[in-house]
Amino acid sequence: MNTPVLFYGVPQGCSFGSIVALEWLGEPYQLCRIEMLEHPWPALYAKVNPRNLTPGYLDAANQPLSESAAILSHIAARAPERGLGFAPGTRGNDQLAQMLSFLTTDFFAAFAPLWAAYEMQDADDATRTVLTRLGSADVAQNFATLDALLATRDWLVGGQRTVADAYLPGIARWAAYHRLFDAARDYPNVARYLARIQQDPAWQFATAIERKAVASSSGGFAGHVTLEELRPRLAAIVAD
Ligand SMILES: N[C@@H](CCC(=O)N[C@@H](CS)C(=O)NCC(=O)O)C(=O)O
Repeated sequence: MNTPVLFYGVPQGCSFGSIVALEWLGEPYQLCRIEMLEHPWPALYAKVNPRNLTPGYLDAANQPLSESAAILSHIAARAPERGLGFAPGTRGNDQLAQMLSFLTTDFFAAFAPLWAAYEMQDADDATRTVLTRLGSADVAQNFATLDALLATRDWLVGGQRTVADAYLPGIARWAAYHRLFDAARDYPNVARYLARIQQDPAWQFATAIERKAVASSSGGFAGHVTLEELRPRLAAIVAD
């Protein structure tokens, strides 16, 4: 068996949540850093995810996995006793699947027009204005949904901290990046929830990792590994 590896992307990747989840899990894992702005990405990464997106994951049996929802579900299932997920067939498990789907599709995608406007520096003002308006309205609607939900609960699903709570902050921070609104004023329940998670050692660890600052793990972090160092493991992957 191998040490599982999470491939996380910087800057500000959605893989942030998978780092937090791995810290909460407390089992050994390694990290491999992908500089997302450095194109083209190393060809070796295609063995993990041929679509060249992060996060990617290599499990203990050396099988690759992509898509945040799948990786987070896998992490929760690695140690059910940690309570980051729910037993298959239970209401909690259905609700967690529903929440992860919402967060990784609707919520994630709401930011797409904003990122498009950001990347299309040579586009005309009208185009960028339309994209910005579309994205801002969609993000606001999703924040309103989450704010209503968090008015009556501390965690997103089932009264306990799950991998959905690990994922949300890594996406929600994009609203501040795009300076969309004053979250404390407009979405106080989301703001309170995020402020609480930001005190969590796992959130602080993931933030430090992204910034290349001194990072203190309260989980099973077993160090960074490079794609080159992983070459033998990547070469041994059998497509299924
Ligand atoms: N549906 C995928 C989306 C993955 C995704 O789009 N990742 C972004 C970072 S958040 C990425 O790798 N972008 C590549 C790039 O910017 O070149 C998931 O949930 O994991």
